[in-house]
Amino acid sequence: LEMEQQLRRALENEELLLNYQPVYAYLDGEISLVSTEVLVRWNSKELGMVGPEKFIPIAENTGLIVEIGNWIIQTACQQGADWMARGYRPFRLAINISPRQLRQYDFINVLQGILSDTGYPAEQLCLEITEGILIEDDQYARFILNQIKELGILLAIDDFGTGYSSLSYLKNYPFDLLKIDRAFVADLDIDKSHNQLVKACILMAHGLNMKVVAEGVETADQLKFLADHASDYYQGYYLNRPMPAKPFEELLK
Ligand code: G
Ligand code: G
Ligand code: MN
Ligand code: NA
Repeated sequence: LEMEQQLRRALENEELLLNYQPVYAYLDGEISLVSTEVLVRWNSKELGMVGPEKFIPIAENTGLIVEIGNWIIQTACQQGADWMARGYRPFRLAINISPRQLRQYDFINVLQGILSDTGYPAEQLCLEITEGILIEDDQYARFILNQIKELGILLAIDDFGTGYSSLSYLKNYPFDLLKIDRAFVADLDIDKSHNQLVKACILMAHGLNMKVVAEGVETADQLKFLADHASDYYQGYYLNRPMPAKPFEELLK
């Protein structure tokens, strides 16, 4: 309860900040930046650094996620527009969206408002959705996801493989990208069955016209295995950790 009260004031106290983690393509031994995942951090005056795995669930349960989530989208798009204006080569922003945010009655208007307000191009924005929303309300999920697509925004299914969704029903939704959960990447070569799972996942995602992002790439061997099996994009500590805007900008130079 105390954390909830602190969280209510986090926005006005400017205690929330965004980190950025690069996502790369890897071709012929060369990496190139294609996107960056936006990850929120809470630097609380009273509680110190609080991780999103602690406060996002509270934000979701209290509904605060709507206000916080909108702030995250606005701030990230503003930052992205700023980087573009300063001439950095364009790359996508990938923003995590909670199920509760998708159920805002005016979510589409909010997105449109932010895009026109910041001038950030819809085609350079990707929303990462976890499987939860798909289980909860099929009809609504399909409706809202299609509306997001109509704005020109890309959609990724996040943490794929951890929930209940199967590749066969993904074809009913307009996802552009599939993010293989880092648990599978971490276990490559440790649990051999995961090698097969990851391979099958990549093949089927491609069969459904989705690009694949491998998350949680921590070693050269993992990167090699994934590249040998035609993963499209890579993200993880082996490449870069999430970082604040300033160091991320250094990397862009
Ligand atoms: O960045 P980190 O590994 O600490 O994130 C932990 C969890 O919090 C992940 O599941 C991640 O998707 C989630 N998360 C991080 N940033 C955001 C955000 O901006 N919005 C939402 N809804 N979830 C986030
Ligand atoms: O659930 P989601 O995929 O959005 O979570 C992203 C989270 O994964 C971020 O909090 C980020 O800090 C974390 N992360 C990113 N790369 C790695 C990695 O290589 N290893 C581990 N263990 N976590 C990672
Ligand atoms: Mn994510
Ligand atoms: Na994920």
